[in-house]
Formats: sequence, structure tokens, C-alpha cells
Amino acid sequence: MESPVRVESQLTDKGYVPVYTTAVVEQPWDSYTDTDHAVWAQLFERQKRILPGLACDEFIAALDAMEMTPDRIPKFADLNPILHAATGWELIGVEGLLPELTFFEHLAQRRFPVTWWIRKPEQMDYLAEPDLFHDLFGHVPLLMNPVFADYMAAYGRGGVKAHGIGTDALVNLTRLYWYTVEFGLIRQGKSGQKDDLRIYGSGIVSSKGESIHCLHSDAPNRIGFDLERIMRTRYRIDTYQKTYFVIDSFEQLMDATGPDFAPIYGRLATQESIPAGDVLETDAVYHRGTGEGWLADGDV
Ligand code: HBI
Ligand code: FE
Repeated sequence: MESPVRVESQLTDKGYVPVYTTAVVEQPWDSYTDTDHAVWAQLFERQKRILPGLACDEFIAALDAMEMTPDRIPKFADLNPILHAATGWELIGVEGLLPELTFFEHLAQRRFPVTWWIRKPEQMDYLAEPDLFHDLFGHVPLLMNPVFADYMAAYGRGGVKAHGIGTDALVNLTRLYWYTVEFGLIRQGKSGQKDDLRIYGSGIVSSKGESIHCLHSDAPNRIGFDLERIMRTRYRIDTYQKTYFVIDSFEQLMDATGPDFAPIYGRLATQESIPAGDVLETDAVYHRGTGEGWLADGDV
């Protein structure tokens, strides 16, 4: 089959405008170039080397269980039987960002959309949109964990409902996704000290710089998980996060998102959003950031 031509996102003067497509594509594995495989190898080996001691045990164990290797880009067809046996999830190939409702519907059906193309060598350390490495290395391993896998499916069902409620609900829910699935931290030890925190967020584990920054820099806040507080909190797209939220366990995440969100959306609609770098009186503060290097504007 001819390899699909990548749908280039619109890089405009306003920055990156995603081209949302709903198409599900077969992974064009034979069309990957040696450069594509080399980019995978470099990113995979670098993260495998630095993540022990930074990423949570569940992530490291899942990465091993999936038997992904650096020598070449994994085949979705090889990974799906392993993933499906563990938690009923499967990978589907997509062009990139999906319209929100499409994305939620896939998650609700335990289908994780993985971008089929991988970044170019010159994009090694940053690209504006999720590529194969962000999705496959960042998001997929934790879908091997039964509790987190259930949370992701519940998130999808919640997203479909939120889509029916309206934009404000979707904004609240996107913040939850951002501060847990993408940029979440988890307590690994029991003392609650800074050095007991570990990473589970996909946006962090797929980034060398942020994997180190989120735990070892004094700049960001590290604050205990609080569902409604998170759903009010604005975030950063193009810089490291100003605040990272810490869960005690994946069970805590699952329990917190069990209730019907409709009354929560109602309460949140009457409250102001919270700037990304603020610390509230009511926060359980693990670390109050110095704010070094923060940009004043740009919170979304
Ligand atoms: N589409 N493929 C893909 N991957 C995502 O992570 C994704 C998406 N569409 C929308 C989206 N994430 C966020 O807006 C979620 O909060 C819904
Ligand atoms: Fe992501």
C-alpha cells in the first residue's frame, strides 16, 4: 500500500494550529525510513536511561512488559495482543490530534490513538504536537496498568458526556487530562518528601528535559491532587508546567473521577480559573516553586 502522506499541521504566525482529522490509518510500517527508526532509537534509549528513579515503578514495569526495543519503531500489530491481554486496550493509527469527541469516543472504547509518523531529527527535543514517540512511549505503557487503563476509559466516557454539556465542561475536563494523564506526578514512598515523588504523565516521560525539571528543579510548585482545584487551573502548552499535581495512587485518581461530574461543572461555572503558577491557602503543598524562568503570560 502506498504510504499515507502526512497532513502537515498549520504552523501560522499564531503558532501551531492543529489540523484535526478523524481518519484511522494502518501503521505504514514499511514506509518508515532509517532516519525514522534512528530517531525512535535515540529517544527510546535516552528515556530508558534516565527514567529509572524518575518514572514510577508501574511505568518502568509496563515498558518492560510491552517488550518495545530501541532497534526499530515497534509494530502496533505486535503490541496489540500484549496490551489487549493485559487491559482490553488496543492501539489505532491516526494522523495526529483528533476532534475532541472522536478522541473521547475512542478512549471510551479502549482504543488509544497513536500518531503514525515520528518527529524529524531537528525536532528531537520539542515539537508542538504529539508524534509517535509521545503517544507510543508516553501514553501507551501505562495502559498496561489495570487501574490506570480503567481511568482512561472512564475519562473517555466522561469526555463524551462533557461534550454534550458544553464548552466550559470540556475546558474543565481538559485541565484534568493535562494535569494527570499528561503531566501528573505520583507519590511512590510513604514519607511524602520531594524525593518520594515519581512521574507518570506522558508529556513528561516522553521529554528528557521535563523528566528532570519536574522533580529536580525548585522552580515549579508541586501540589497534592485536588479534583476541582485542578479543573479550575490553567496550564502551559509551550513551556514546562508551573505546577505539577501529585496523586497518592492510581486508585485515588479512579475514585476521584467516579462520581457524576454534572454538579461539579455547575460549581466550577461560578468560580474563577486559577493561574498556572498560583498556590492556594487550601493547597497541600509538597514544594512551593521559586517561579524561576516562568513567563508572565501564556497560560491557557
Ligand atoms: N487527539 N490523537 C489525539 N491525542 C490526544 O491526546 C488528544 C486528541 N484530541 C484532543 C485532545 N487530546 C485533548 O483536547 C484532550 O483533552 C481531549
Ligand atoms: Fe498526549
